[in-house]
Amino acid sequence: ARRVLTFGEPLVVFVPDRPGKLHQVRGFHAACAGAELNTAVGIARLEVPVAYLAKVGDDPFGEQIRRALREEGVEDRLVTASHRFPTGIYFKQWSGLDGRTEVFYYRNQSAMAQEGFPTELAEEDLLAGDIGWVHGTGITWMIGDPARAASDALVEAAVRAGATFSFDINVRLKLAPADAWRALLAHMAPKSGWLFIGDSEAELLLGTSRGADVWTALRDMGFAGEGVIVKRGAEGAEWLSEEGALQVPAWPVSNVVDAVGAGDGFNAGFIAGRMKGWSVADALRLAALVGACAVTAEGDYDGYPTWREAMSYLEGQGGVER
Ligand code: KDG
Repeated sequence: ARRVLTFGEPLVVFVPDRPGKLHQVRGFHAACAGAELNTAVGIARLEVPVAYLAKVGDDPFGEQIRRALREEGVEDRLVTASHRFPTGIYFKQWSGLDGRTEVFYYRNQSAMAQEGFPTELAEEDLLAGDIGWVHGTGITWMIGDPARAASDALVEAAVRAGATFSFDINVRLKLAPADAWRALLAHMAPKSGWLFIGDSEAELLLGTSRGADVWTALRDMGFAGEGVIVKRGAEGAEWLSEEGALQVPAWPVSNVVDAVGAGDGFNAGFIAGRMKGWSVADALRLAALVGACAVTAEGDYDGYPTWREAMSYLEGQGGVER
């Protein structure tokens, strides 16, 4: 079967057991995270075969990540371990009047930031026609030069092999300043088949989040793929293409717990829908559903639905063709 491949840095996240400044928090629990790992988990839960390419440390957190991947049914054959550098970690903090989520990274010295990741096995799978879709995010280009070089090589191999390549810019200003993200968007636009961008990211990098203007700006950067998806959080999403724009409403959520991981889940729903042969519009409805489920739970991917759960929601909504 044709599989999906996602690649990026896995992290163990320490989630406080109560809101407040981290220096006052005493208890945490550890969970697995990383944008592209989240997306792989979301795709696996929707019962589409998916492999994940990454580097971890030869340490207990690397082991935790492998176990989580296996438990979720994500193929971990392409995850290698460094014997010199550790698995990256980060902490979440909920503070301020609105309980805003802030993250603190401890990843500069991580295995993947320092050493990148080997692409040979993934390139073999691509050449064998085994992988139909490759997904990455801007984070992997911003954690260090070795990871950037490996990411560029992998994308080139994916495009050469005729796989669909989707890219989410996934801006993290704690990793690099806006200028660097703008340059990365210009670097990736011509290579991307599908491009995901958040409305506030579009504002920051392109000076606009208006659909038609985003489309023009990305075309000017050389985008020639199938479409651009602008993610607007609680306002839904918009699909931009040569033919114009299509709006997709957000799924209503009554109980927002933690929005981190919603965008990764959205991408998972979209990719899984397309891999199942669904229309772009139907895949976007699945994407919006996974994104909405994500915000109802605390972990990055805890809220992502299984295929059965997703289908029961979608059928309740008037149905999707199967
Ligand atoms: O999208 C969720 C990610 O932000 C989180 O899991 C950590 O990958 C991460 C990052 O680099 O911010």
